Amino acid sequence: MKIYTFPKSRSLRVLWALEELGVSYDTVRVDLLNDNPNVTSPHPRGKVPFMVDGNVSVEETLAICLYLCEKHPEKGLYSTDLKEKSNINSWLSFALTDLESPIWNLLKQLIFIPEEKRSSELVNYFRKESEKVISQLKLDKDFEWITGNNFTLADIFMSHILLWAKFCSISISPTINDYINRATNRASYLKAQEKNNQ
Ligand SMILES: N[C@@H](CCC(=O)N[C@@H](CS)C(=O)NCC(=O)O)C(=O)O
Repeated sequence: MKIYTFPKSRSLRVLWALEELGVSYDTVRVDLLNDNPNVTSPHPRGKVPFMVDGNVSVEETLAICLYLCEKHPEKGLYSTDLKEKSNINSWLSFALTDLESPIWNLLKQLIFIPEEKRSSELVNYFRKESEKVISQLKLDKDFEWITGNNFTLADIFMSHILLWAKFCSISISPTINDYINRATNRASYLKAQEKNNQ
């Protein structure tokens, strides 16, 4: 299995899922920010992550992760129980819409646009929207992970997006900070990060 990657990008989420599942894989680092790239992604719009598994090719981070989880249901990263699965799906949907949208827009402003060209209005707007959604986020104190005491795919997406928020210096509660630290201290995260940054 081959995963097209780029350091500090969403491909980390796919590698993290693979590490959690204990599946072996190869990575191909794409020249994403290069005008004359030597290595490109087969993704229809040249993006990462992209997965090739035999005769199956998948684009979109969530679709790749779901493919991997459903290929290895015994690992329990994505429940097969309808009720549990709907809870995981709710968190995945929240993560990729309400939560990721303002944070990703803020991150793009802060990372890709030089300070002198940045719109302070846009930065302030996305920062406020990010702070609002994070302040509304209630984690259950009795749960180790987002849906209970089992680490699931929802934790990969939630904690990685919250980590982006931290990079943007958005204020987060000690509970959320502890949650991010718990997730990113996992051996699977550390291994995935190392491979994603190669
Ligand atoms: N919706 C896609 C977004 C993928 C995406 O935008 N990836 C970024 C890296 S995190 C990328 O490849 N950017 C390069 C580009 O847009 O040309 C997904 O979730 O996989």
